[in-house]
Amino acid sequence: MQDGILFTGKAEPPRHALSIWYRKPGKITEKLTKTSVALPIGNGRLAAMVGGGILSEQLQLNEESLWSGGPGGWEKDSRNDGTQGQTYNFGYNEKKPDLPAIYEKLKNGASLGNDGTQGVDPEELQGNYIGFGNYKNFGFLNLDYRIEEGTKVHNYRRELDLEDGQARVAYELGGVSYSREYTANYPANVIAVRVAADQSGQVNLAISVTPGQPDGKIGGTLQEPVVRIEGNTIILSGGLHDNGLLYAGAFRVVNEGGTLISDAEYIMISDADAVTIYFTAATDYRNEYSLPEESELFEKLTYRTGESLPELIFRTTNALEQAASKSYDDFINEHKNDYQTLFGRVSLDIGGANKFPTDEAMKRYQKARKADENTRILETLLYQYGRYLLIASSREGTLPANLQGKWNPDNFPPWSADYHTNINLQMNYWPAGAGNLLETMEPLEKFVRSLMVTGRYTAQRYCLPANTLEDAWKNEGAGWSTGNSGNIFGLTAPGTLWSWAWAPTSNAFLCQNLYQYLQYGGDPETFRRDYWPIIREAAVMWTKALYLPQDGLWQGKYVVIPSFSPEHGPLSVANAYDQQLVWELFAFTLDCMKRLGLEDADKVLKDDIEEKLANLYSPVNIGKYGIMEWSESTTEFNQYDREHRHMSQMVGFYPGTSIANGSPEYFNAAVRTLNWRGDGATGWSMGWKINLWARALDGNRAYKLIQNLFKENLARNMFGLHEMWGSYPPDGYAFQIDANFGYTAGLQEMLLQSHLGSIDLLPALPDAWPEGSVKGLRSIGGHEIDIHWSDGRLTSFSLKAFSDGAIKVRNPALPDGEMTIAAEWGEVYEIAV
Ligand code: FUC
Repeated sequence: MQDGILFTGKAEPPRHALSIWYRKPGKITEKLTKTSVALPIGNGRLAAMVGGGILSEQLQLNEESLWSGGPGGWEKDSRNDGTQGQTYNFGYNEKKPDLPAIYEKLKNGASLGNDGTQGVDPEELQGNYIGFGNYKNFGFLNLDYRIEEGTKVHNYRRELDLEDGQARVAYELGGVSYSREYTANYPANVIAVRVAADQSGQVNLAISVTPGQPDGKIGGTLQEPVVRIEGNTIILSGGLHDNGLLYAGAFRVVNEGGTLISDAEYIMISDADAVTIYFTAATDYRNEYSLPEESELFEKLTYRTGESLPELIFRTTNALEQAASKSYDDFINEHKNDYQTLFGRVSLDIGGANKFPTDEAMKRYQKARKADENTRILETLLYQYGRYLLIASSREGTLPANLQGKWNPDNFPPWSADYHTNINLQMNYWPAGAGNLLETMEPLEKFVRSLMVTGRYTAQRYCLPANTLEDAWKNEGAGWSTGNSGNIFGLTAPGTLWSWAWAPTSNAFLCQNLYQYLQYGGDPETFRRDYWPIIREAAVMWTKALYLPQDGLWQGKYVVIPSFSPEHGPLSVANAYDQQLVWELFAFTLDCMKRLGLEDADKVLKDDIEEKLANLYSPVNIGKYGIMEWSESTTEFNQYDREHRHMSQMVGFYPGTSIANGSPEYFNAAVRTLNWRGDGATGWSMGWKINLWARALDGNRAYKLIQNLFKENLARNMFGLHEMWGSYPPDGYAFQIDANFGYTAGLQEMLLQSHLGSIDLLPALPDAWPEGSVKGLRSIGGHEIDIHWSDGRLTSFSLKAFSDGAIKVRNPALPDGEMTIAAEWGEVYEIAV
């Protein structure tokens, strides 16, 4: 018995092996934790979690821009009522750093054991969180199936089919087979739920909607959200209590056969053959890209479309009208064509069979002593899940995937479900290039572009020596930067505590993602128009912000000050993370100039960058423990937290190349660092370490990290987890999606690498995957690659060239370990070994 239902029988596994599935419904919970079994669907903008209950079920719904905070808002967490009265000012405090004075304090290095600010006033490096906001729960669609308690249900199965990008439920009850299908359609911007039976007149349910917000405000007046039912339509509308952000959701119920009756609370379907419920939602949020005229700072940035609530409601009902006017089959085909075009590009086969429901399969995995059919199918599933989740949370015209993608039931989610930029947002997009999903990067590019408006002011205020750029924030091209956590309202100031918030090289790190769009074969014209100006302006910022000390430990070398290794160690100068990111930024900016033919046109900047690169304090220094995290040996030897989750000194090993440049000395030091730091840490950190061990060409060690991830940091629905040190009930773990994306990128990195100028096939294949193939991965250069292997050895590969000229391919099974293909653009080269 579960939830008043007696479950009998044993449903067959789903038709498509690439499915996460269960023989039981899953609960919709207020928090996403280790025990979560609800299944996520999404179209980038809308998201839903599917539980699939029998007597009743809820779909928990999200709309990506339902955020408190921003202009007019004050909320950050549930406890800060005290700040009411003060509203959002983009996070800026009174104090700001005086960089030359800070250098004076830091120039002789940190004293042993000192992990503080070395006498620098921390207030100078911090902002405020008034009106930072939170990503909110939109609400629930409730389906009551009008079934009696104690009913027997036979052969129940609930699945998320990654091949079709749909969730489903199937079961038998009283001799009738029921099926439900849940689809998030991107072109239509609509989610559909269809309930059907294999016999006519057997579908009975009551449909209702519950708002996700307990209270609200419209036009300054307190007003709770309203649910209105008219005929076959339900409208949920309101304004957020905090910032008045307007929202509307519309649900349209279409029954086939039977009757539809509605009252104030429910739409009742009786004796239908099938029923489909279409849902869409919108808010009056708009991300702003440029300053309004005569703007004094940013006070005129509203982040609103200017629509009224009736206009918003009209927008949603109009989208539904269009979706519901098609046949259901057409609606599904539209979804599948769109989704499968992206998802279907890459296939992975390392063997395995999907025999066990995923919760049971995960338990078996955790106990498994060696690789088997079950471990392999779960590893494959988790790989493709990452690609699925990226497609489902990041599409053209949407916001980028946040810390939870777009899935969030909690009105005060961990870290607001925001955009952290000292690693997390970047990691979300690591799989996009090699995973052949460059289209999913557009939201990141647009989001980062929108940060430049306030980011210019942030750069001037926090990163540039005094008066370098008077009113730089007004001038496009002057240089932008950002702190470590951002909302959807242009906040780029550092957060409230320097010891996690200070991260000025976040801009360089974000640009590394953007550069990948070009590297992996994205459209050069799109890159030139949209991506390049962002990268260029971050490079401009660092040409101006690097400090050239006249004395002290770093005399005569360009350094980042104050420098901070993310969330670890003391405030300092020229840490590995900062120096490496600046090095990477300068190196790829020069490469972009070359490829875009801008070396002459942009000569002044090019020369400036070259001079600074030549005199940059070394981004890579080797010490007793491998790559040094801090540039002073006193700090290094005092190793703060040996197993700290941030592997910051390795950012140039993966995803960067300042360490991973082919030098054996650097390589060996990197391996030493990895060993020293251990195989533990939280979900996203394990994701990073899989990539790092892949770059260290150690497939078995990367595999060990995969095992650790499975054992410790995955929920039962395979969502990645962040350990919350006991503070997130009920089990102290919270969903954080970067672990999923880090894993997917890591698996790609194990099978294909191309950062050293050649295409390296199977550089880190673990013993656990002796037989297999992967098809459709992209390499740097944009080539599409299929790889087959057997007995742990490459047997054949094919390459579809994306350029003319020589392409070097490496693998020990090739004669002399390598070959060169004289490629012609568009040709496919098939090589048997
Ligand atoms: C960074 C990390 C934390 C967490 C947070 C969202 O601050 O150090 O582990 O992932 O982002």
